[in-house]
Amino acid sequence: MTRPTLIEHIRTTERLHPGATGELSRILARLSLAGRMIAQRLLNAGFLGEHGETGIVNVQGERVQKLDELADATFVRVFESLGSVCAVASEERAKIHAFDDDESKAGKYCVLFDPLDGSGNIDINGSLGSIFSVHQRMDVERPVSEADFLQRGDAQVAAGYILYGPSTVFVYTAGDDGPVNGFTLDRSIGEFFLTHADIQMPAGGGAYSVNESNEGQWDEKTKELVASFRQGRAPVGKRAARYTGALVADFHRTLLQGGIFLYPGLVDRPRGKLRYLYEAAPLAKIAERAGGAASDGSRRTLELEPTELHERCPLFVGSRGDVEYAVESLR
Ligand code: P6P
Repeated sequence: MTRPTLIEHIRTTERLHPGATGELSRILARLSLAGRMIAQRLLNAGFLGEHGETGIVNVQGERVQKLDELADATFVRVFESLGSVCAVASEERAKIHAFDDDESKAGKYCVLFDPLDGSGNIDINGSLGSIFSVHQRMDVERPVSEADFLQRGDAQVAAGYILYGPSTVFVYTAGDDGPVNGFTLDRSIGEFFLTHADIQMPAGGGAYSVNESNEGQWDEKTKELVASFRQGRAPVGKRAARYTGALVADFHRTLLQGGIFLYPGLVDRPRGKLRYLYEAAPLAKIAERAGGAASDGSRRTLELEPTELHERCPLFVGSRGDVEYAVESLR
């Protein structure tokens, strides 16, 4: 039996929504195109001298890798000519990037992305990811502005990621109540095929995933929470510790096997490291749609109200019971 391709699946889902115009479907198709293009660049980067740094420091204060720039340019390029997307926001760009053709100016969608997450793994051939979030702009009658991007996670019309690992996997959810589906890339023909239908995050079990070298920067309750995982005193008991340094890879493992990923606030950085709009919010949407949960340690991640494009938030995401245990422990 031939599995449905991503495009066939998107079209089938679209037909379930009578009012659908097909615009969101085409945005998802373009996101998968960007994923295929980036996956190919990653495959050959070593031969093409595309590893290493550009010498630029981005708005996050991070050293930009050549592939960060290439991935960012790829995502911008696939939306330039679409028409339904009025502007994009990227981890690599201080400000939003609005498209200036007349059709795009009237476009009703805004797309946010972390074009290449975990780029510290590039030179060591580790897993990497791209994370995306799609919102409808607030008011199509006035020019798009940053305010159109500053929306709660639960307003996302689509969210997902592309994991560049031994295989390339495209995972997304759309609408308020859409399922989470995963598609694996057949490189030989450049098609994504459905391989993970209606993903449900297992309850309990799985690993706990945190950078324990930050322990000296946590508050006492966070230290005790992580110690309870490490020492097997948490409700689910003894479990493996797994941490790749790439959010998408650590999240994907948590999504499929259960457990919890946490990036808590730090004493000198109470909002932690991860960005709300294009890292925590899209993954929180995926987690909840798969039966899991996501919190900043006290509030539901999808209900946070962003005030800045690159604002950060602590993230506790995974099996619902684990996240609830973490929130209760931090109270
Ligand atoms: P640390 C990568 O830079 C990233 O943004 C995420 O992909 C990852 O989860 C996190 O930072 C790793 O941060 O401080 O543990 O190296």
